[in-house]
Amino acid sequence: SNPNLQSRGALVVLEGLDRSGKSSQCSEIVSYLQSIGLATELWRFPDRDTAVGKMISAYLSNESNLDDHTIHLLFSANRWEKRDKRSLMEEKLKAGTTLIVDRYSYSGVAFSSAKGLDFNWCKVPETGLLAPDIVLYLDITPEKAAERGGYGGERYERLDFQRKVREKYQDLQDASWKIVDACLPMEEVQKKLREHVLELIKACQNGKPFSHLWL
Ligand code: Z5A
Ligand code: MG
Repeated sequence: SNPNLQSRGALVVLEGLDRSGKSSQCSEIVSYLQSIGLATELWRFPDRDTAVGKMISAYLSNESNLDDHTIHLLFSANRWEKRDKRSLMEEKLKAGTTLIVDRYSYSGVAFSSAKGLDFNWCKVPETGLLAPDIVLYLDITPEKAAERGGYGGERYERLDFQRKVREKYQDLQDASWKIVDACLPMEEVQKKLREHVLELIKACQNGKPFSHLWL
């Protein structure tokens, strides 16, 4: 093996419509990887604990109103603040920790452009963030997702809107995406996700280089 290649953790992102199963599958992957002795952390966006995250949270629960551009930039800022020196996304990965991330820039672009903002304008503030090594897209129709219940509370949980979001997600797909049928029984989704992630972790241990959005 090439001694210039540095072993590192993998940056794994789960994306998908509301109720596609991201949060359930993220915690499952994290416990699984930890159980086989791999250093792993669960991250999520929005991170509602930061100052910016609190503004986002108020907006999502309809406690505040913000211009569409403004909230878009806040979601983006919430990712940038997690890559600074203290929060160390890249440092964690270099130290060998795998990060399982519940939503990322793709949610940012898909949701804001589904509202009608220009697709390319939405991508710009994400430019330069670390690109995930893999995007595991949990594919489900808005109708099927709505059957899972729990729709209602937050701002974006409407069928017509979720249809638009799904189209925007399709426009964002690239070679790093793996599409997984989110309507399979949970254990089967789990199995597919584990296979993808284990293969990727091996590649990252062998020094897969970092890349950045949107190259
Ligand atoms: N947003 C944005 O606009 N811009 C951004 O940059 C970012 C986000 C990052 C809040 O996100 C909102 O922010 C979101 C996008 C926007 N818009 N909305 N609405 P959030 O991540 O906080 O949303 P959430 O409410 O926590 O998660 P979710 O997406 O709605 O759900 P999920 O995590 O994908 O699914 P789940 O909670 O794991 O599962 C849902 C239910 O389905 C649950 O009862 C499970 O038991 C069930 N389930 C899961 N898998 C299966 C299978 N395979 N079969 C049957 N049932 C299943
Ligand atoms: Mg969730």
